[in-house]
Amino acid sequence: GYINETNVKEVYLQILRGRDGRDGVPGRDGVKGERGDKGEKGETGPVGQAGPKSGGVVYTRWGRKSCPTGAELLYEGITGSNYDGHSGGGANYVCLPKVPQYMSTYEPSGFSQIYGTEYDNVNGVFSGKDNHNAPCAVCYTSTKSVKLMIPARTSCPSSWTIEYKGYLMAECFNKKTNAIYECVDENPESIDGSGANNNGAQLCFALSTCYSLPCPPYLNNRPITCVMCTK
Ligand SMILES: [Ca+2]
Ligand SMILES: [Ca+2]
Repeated sequence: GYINETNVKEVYLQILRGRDGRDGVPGRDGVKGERGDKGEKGETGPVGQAGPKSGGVVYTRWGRKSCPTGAELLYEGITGSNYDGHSGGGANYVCLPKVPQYMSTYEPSGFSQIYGTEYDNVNGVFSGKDNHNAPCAVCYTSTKSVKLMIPARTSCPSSWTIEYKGYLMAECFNKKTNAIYECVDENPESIDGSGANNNGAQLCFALSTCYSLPCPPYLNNRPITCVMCTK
């Protein structure tokens, strides 16, 4: 009950001070920290699975019935090409399988014709092979991925493999048709019983000349060599 000036001051001060801070709201988030140092590089992962196999090489060994060691024989065949008296037809030699498979029986009035192919004027190099017909072998090597036939060489670039070497041949110069140059094996074989002169298509040596070729090193009228290379 006793009120004096001191008591009144005390009550006022209590009101002015207010309550303690317990009722305040939590503070906001702090400022973001600086970025840490980059970690060390992890270990190399395991080697992935091998991708799909690519490549493998197919080539024709002209003049032979078998493939070189290391190559698989896909088929043995008969060299065929356009008749030397015709100017139409294909320019390439084809390695015809020994046993054909036909489909249509139709005989058109317009056509080209495939003939057998004889070695022509070759006895000086391929002894006794004149007029013999040329076999061929289609060869596959799965361990290689590219092939290259080099004319006028008997060796391959370093790290390449020689599949076979021989002579560059095509149709003879005085015939109506022409043909793509092919590399005929240096030791050609004959199709059995084919020694008669039946003509049709020919394989003649391609000779180097000194007309617009640099001589030497090229020589006039020499059979040009060739080599089949793979890698
Ligand atoms: Ca013949
Ligand atoms: Ca002939």
